[in-house]
Formats: sequence, structure tokens, C-alpha cells
Amino acid sequence: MATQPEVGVSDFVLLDNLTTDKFIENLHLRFQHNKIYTYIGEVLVSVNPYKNLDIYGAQHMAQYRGREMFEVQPHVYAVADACQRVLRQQGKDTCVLISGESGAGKTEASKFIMKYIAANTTQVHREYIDRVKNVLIQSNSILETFGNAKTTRNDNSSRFGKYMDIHFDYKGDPVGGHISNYLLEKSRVVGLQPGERNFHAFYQLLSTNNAQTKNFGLSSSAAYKILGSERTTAQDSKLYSVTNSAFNALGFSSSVVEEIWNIVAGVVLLGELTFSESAEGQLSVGGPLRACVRALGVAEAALRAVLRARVLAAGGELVSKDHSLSDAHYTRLALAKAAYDRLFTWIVQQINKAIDVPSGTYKNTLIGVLDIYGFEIFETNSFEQFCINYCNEKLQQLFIELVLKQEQEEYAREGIQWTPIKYFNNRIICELIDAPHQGIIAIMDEACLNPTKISDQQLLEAMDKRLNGHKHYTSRQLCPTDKKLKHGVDFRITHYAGDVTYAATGFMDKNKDSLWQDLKRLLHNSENRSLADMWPEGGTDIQTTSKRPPSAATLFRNSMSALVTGLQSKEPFYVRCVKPNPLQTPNVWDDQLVRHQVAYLGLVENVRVRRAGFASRQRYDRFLKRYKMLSQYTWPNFRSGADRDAVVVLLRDLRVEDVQFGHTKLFIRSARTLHALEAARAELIPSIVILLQKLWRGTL
Ligand code: AD9
Ligand code: MG
Repeated sequence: MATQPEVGVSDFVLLDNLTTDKFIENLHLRFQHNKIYTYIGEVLVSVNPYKNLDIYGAQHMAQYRGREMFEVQPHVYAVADACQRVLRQQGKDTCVLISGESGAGKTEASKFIMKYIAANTTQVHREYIDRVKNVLIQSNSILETFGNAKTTRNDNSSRFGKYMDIHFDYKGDPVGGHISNYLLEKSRVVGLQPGERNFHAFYQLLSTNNAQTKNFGLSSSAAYKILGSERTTAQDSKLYSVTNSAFNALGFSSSVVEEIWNIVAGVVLLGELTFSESAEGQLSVGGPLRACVRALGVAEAALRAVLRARVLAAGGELVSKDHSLSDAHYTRLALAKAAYDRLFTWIVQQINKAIDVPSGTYKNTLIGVLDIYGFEIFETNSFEQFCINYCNEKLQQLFIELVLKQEQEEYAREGIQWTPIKYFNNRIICELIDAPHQGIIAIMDEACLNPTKISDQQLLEAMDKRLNGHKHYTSRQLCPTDKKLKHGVDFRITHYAGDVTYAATGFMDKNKDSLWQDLKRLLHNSENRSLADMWPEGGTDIQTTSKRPPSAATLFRNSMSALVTGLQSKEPFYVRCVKPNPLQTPNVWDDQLVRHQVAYLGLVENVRVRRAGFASRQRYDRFLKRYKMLSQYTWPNFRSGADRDAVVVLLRDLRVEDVQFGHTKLFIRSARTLHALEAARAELIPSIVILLQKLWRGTL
């Protein structure tokens, strides 16, 4: 591996005259040679090749085991190995934060990391460890079936955020895990953009004509509203088996699996229900109502009742309020979304039970892997994009704090002097969104709590009033001449990654995210035991449930804040994923698209920060091992004394001066120096090899 020819530079820190152009040129050159990974120090930049490269097999894994990152070609396995090494050698928890936009390769990277970690175990308790590994890997198929969908950007796009902890015992073998899921894009269940698909689960179920689907009158050849204009494929049918074997491997009983698919069928059938109104204003439900109630395990009269009218508690009395035609449609869709959303979270909870570390097993350390939706800018951006982009702001903030903090701490620890470099801190944007009382989330919550119904337009007015003058906020109302703010409900946030115009339409409703109590009760009373289990709050009396649950944005903000707190206590590694083209095709490079990502991921800034401090830091023993051949005083061995002394002598002999000697590490300021050392080493290696061969043959 070390003898492979270098293409461009494998660490951006080594680039001469750093500019964005040079950065992209190097990334492109390496991409053309299938070198999709490049470092910025310990940060891995990964470009999606959109083709299968032969770099992930067992023999490739072996090359990374126990090797320092700079010793081998950049690879996602090197990051996984570094994580595991920190964990084993220093007993520290680590995490890998994977970021990048939709289709950049985050989920694939997270799977390679898990694969590497699973393969890199000791031989003791093999059987048990194998089960844990299998379970961890199989859980991915289930999550993808229920949480992924084809979008215009990615045929297998994760429509939820995922954070997975993998727990290790004292030997560093995996003993279990835990998955946290964040905000599934449930609006997809009832509304698709052209060219997009619903969650894979729907197509998988409908691609098979089995007893279960026949029982509900479903057929693989029929068109269902929920599927949009897309049809099921042979691949869906194959994946249906894969999902079911994954359920089996995770210990889901066959009756629970049947109940899960019944709920999926129930949601499909809810999508088919129709309503009509008689001359007297009487609402009747049409379409496959019978099949729908069978699939959901609820009573026909009960489903009909909740679709036709709503029961409310008013002044201590229960009153029934008839639905209009549009209320009925709204209710049907709310029910479908809520049932699917809860199903997804419940499945994650069941997976967690299956992969939980058994009680009595010693948990020592953990590696967390975060694969969360990337920054999204669509034609129309709604509440979902608002949350997703807020999440990216929080993670960028963490990146800034940790990268800076780590650098500073390391310099302090090693007794090195340095001057911090300035760069844009996005804290101001995080606060625009989440500050108590003044932030957008607080303003939305206040509007949702208002006893009189507040429209999206009124919400926007409230935001304008409070946020007028904020550097990162504007709206159509505040800036009527701005051509990009076309509609009355448009507002814009200047995110760290660029301007995003949001349409406030639906914000109030999506933020309230409340499901009427009679719908919860309907699901709670289902004969489908799993479904009933998903809706425990449906057992509460309507009159006693006056407390409003926290809003969707508040729940999301709280889960982000818990996530960030958890990540802060771990040693972080970063994978920054880049998408080379929007066509999902190999060998195509779209310079504009790449440039945009390089800018908002702050990659060039990242190199600058890395270089403003020191281009490289290396432990004395490792440095000596790698470069001692360059001086007669250290080759083959230093006469005596500590590694640090040997390095001092070596560098004096080589006349290298732009270094500082830390307590345990050598800090090299300029990338050029590192470059020169590497070049000198590469030049010497062949003659040393010849020398050694002669020595072995006894011909010297
Ligand atoms: V999203 O935000 O969930 O929409 P991701 O997760 O960033 O997105 P994903 O990992 O799903 O993207 O990658 C998209 C597709 O690119 C995959 O389905 C693969 O077909 C392809 N891909 C990504 N990484 C690799 C790779 N290292 N080798 C080969 C890859 N193909
Ligand atoms: Mg993904």
C-alpha cells in the first residue's frame, strides 16, 4: 500500500498555496483515479464514486488494522480503526460524525464503519460476538426499509436521522448497541413530489402477492395512491425477503412481523378511502373500509365514527362535532401519517431491545456513529427542511467548537505556543432558531399555545416583529423588493451553508403535531397488539387529557441538544462526504456542485485552521520509526537516550527548524517540511531495500 503512487496529495494539509481552486483540483484529480478519500489532518473527506470500488474487502481491512492514519492511504477504515484504537488504548468513548448533503454517501460510510468494527474483534467468545455483529448489521436493512425512500437526489435516501452507539467490553469487542432516531419525514406518507417514491416498506409489501396482502384485497399489479406514480419492482420483492430475514435475525416473532406489515397495509388502505357528502350534509365513507379496519385491527364503526366526527371535551361535557369533507380528509391523512411514524419509532425501540447489552455484561466503552440528514435546499422548503437545516447548524457548531477546542487543548497539554485563527462562528444562527423566548422555535410555540387559532401568516408577522433587523433573517414582508422571496409567506434564513427560503405554509400545523385523542384511542383499542402498544396514551380519558404535548420543533430541539451533549463527551472523528454530481452517475464531476459543498462544509477553512497551528503532530516514537533512516545518527539505531532526544538530533542533522518539541509529540509547522521528509524517505527506500536484500543474501 505504501508503495502505491501518490495521486495529488493524500492530505490537503500538504497542498502548496492553498486556495479553493487548488483544493478542488486535488479532490478532482484523486476522484479521477478512484482515490475517493483524502485527509485534512484526521478529518476524512470522502467523494461518492457511484460505483463499486474494490477497496472494502477483508484484505483491505487487514491493511488498516493498528496503523496510524498517516501511514496508510486515506480510507474510511482508517477512521474506524483510529476510533477503535483510541477506545482500546485510552479507554475513551469515541464518535464518528458523518456529514454531507443528500446522496453524498453518509449512510454507506456509516455501514463501512460498522462492518470494519464488527470484523475487528478478538477471537474469544466468538459465537456471542458474531451474534452481536450480525444483529447490528441486520438492523440497517430494517431501518432502510421503513425509513428510506427514493428522492430526486438519492434512490435510497434516509428520511430520518440516526445515531447508533456500539458498546464494547474491556477487550474492545462489541457487546451490543443502541439506536436513536430523529424526526422521520412523515409528510412523505401522504404526499410525494414528482419522481419520488414513498418509504420502501410500502413497495416491498405490495410487490408480493402473499396470503397477507390477498387477505386485504391488495394486489401487486394494482395502483395505490400511496405509491404515487411509481410501481413496485422485482428488487422490492427481493428486499421484502431481506427485511423479513432481518426481522427474524433480530428475534422479532412471526406474529409481530405480521402485525407490522398489517399496519403498513392499513396505511395503504387509509390512502384509498374516499368521502362523499349527501344533500343533507351527511358524510359517508367509501373505498376499502372493511379491508382497512381488518388491517388495522379496529372496529368498523369506530373508524367510521372518527372519520365522520370528532369528539371533544367542552366544559366537562363530551360533544361530537361533525367533520366537513375537508376535515374528514385531513383526519384520514393525519391518521395515516401518525400510524406510520409511530410504527417506525416503535420498530427502532424493538431493535434496541434486540441489540441491548444483556444485563450482567460489562460495558466499558462505546463508539457512536452519527448518520444524519444533510443540509437541504429545495425549490420549496418547509418545516421539515427547517428542522433538518437547524440540525446541521448544531452539528457545524459542534465541529467548530470541538476542532478549535481540541487544537487548543492539545497545544496547552504539550506546552506549545500558538495564536488562534478566526473563522465564522455560526452560533448566531443557532440562537436565531433556538434561543429561549426570542428564537424562531419559541415564537412558533407561543403561537401554537395561543387559544385562538393563529394562521401561518400571523405566525410570520410575529416572527417579523421580533426578528426584524437580525442579520440572518428576512421575509417577504420585511423586504418586498427581494425577488427571491416570491410569496407572502416566504421568509429566509442565511444559514452557514447558504440562503434558504422557507414557505411558512403548514408550519403551525406541523409544529403542533397533535393527533386528536379519539384517533389515539382508536389505535390503542386495536386488536393488533403491536399497534395498541404503540399508542399507550390512547388509553387516557378524553376529559383528563388537557395537557398539550411539547411541539414538534421543541421535541426536535431537545433531542438535538441531548445529542450534542452526548457527542461533546466523546473523542470525535469526522467524515465529510461530497457528492460529485446530481445525476447519481460514476465518473462525472460537476465543479459548481462540488464547489458549493466545499464552501459550506468549510473544508478550506478547516485546512487553514489545521495549518495555522501545525500541519502535523506525531508521537516521537512513531516519527522516529518512520524517518530515522534519514540520518546517520539515528539509522539504524540512535546510540542511546529517549526518542525525543533522537528526534532532536535527527532534525538538527536535516536542518529542519520549523518545529516545536511538545512533551510527547513533535509539532511540524509547515506542510512543506513534512512533504520534504516524505520525499526524502521515498527516495531512500529503494536503496535501503537493495541494501537489506544484499544483507539477507550475504552478498554485501
Ligand atoms: V441521504 O442524506 O440519506 O439522502 P446519503 O446517506 O449521504 O444520502 P448514501 O450513503 O445513501 O447517501 O449514498 C447514495 C448512493 O451512492 C448509495 O446508494 C450508493 O449507490 C452510492 N455510494 C455511496 N457511497 C459509496 C461508496 N463508497 N462506494 C460505492 C457508493 N457507492
Ligand atoms: Mg443516508
